[in-house]
Amino acid sequence: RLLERDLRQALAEEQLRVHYQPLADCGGGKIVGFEALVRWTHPVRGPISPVQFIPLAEECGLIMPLGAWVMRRACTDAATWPDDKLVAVNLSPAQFRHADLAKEILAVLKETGLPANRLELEVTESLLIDDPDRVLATLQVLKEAGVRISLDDFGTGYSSLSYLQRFPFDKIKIDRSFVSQMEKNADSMSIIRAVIALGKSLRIKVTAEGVESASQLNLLQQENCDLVQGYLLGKPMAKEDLGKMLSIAS
Ligand code: G
Ligand code: G
Ligand code: MN
Ligand code: NA
Repeated sequence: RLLERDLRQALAEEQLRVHYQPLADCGGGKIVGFEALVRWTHPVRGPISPVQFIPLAEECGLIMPLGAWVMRRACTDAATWPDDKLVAVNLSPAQFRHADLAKEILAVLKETGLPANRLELEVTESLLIDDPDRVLATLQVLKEAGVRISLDDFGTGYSSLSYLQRFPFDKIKIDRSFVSQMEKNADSMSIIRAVIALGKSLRIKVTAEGVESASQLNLLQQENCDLVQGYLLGKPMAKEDLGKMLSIAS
């Protein structure tokens, strides 16, 4: 069992890293930015997935310091990239329970010098259920400052189309489960096509996640998807390994 003490130590002893996965323009392949993904290498147990330690951090009250650490790291790194590259940072619903979230994020932008329009926040549908008025207020403060908001894992939670009307999303990310099935399952393809059409009519950009093959990319290009992400374009990597990606077609 993962221990709270280990995670506290990880934060204090810099066992955490942030890796970056490219986000690319679907049609032209240009890299438009990177998603920040936290990584933990436990000194004894080795690599531990955020799928395990993010929920632990939420339970034991470490999600705020952990989230703040990731945000500061990601914005510091992104400030060194060409100014047409954005960074996307995942936020857990638990972070929105703290009244100061927007203020803290804006303080990190100020401190690191990253322009607000180069930061994108990835939130999931589960966030929108709990206390939508409060979440909306926080997102609006950030949005007014110029930060972009992206709806992650779209289609897997309790999707409601009214969310798209009510919340100020700039992007929808179609969950990778639909992309992985798109060639085998006609319904997955139909859902992808419908989300792309919905995005076009609402002027919300659509990203397809989990693109692993050239044939998937081809289909998404035929459907005029806006953006793609996945192992085909690049796996999450350490910032030291981004060099080539940062100079491609910038
Ligand atoms: O990168 P990987 O597939 O291991 O990520 C697994 C899950 O962990 C994904 O759902 C991703 O959104 C989430 N995750 C990765 N980094 C962060 C982070 O910094 N904060 C939060 N809240 N979730 C993250
Ligand atoms: O929930 P979220 O979309 O934030 O999750 C991002 C996670 O998806 C990361 O942990 C990343 O490692 C994983 N991922 C990214 N691209 C691919 C892909 O092409 N295939 C698979 N199987 N996982 C991917
Ligand atoms: Mn994400
Ligand atoms: Na996702």
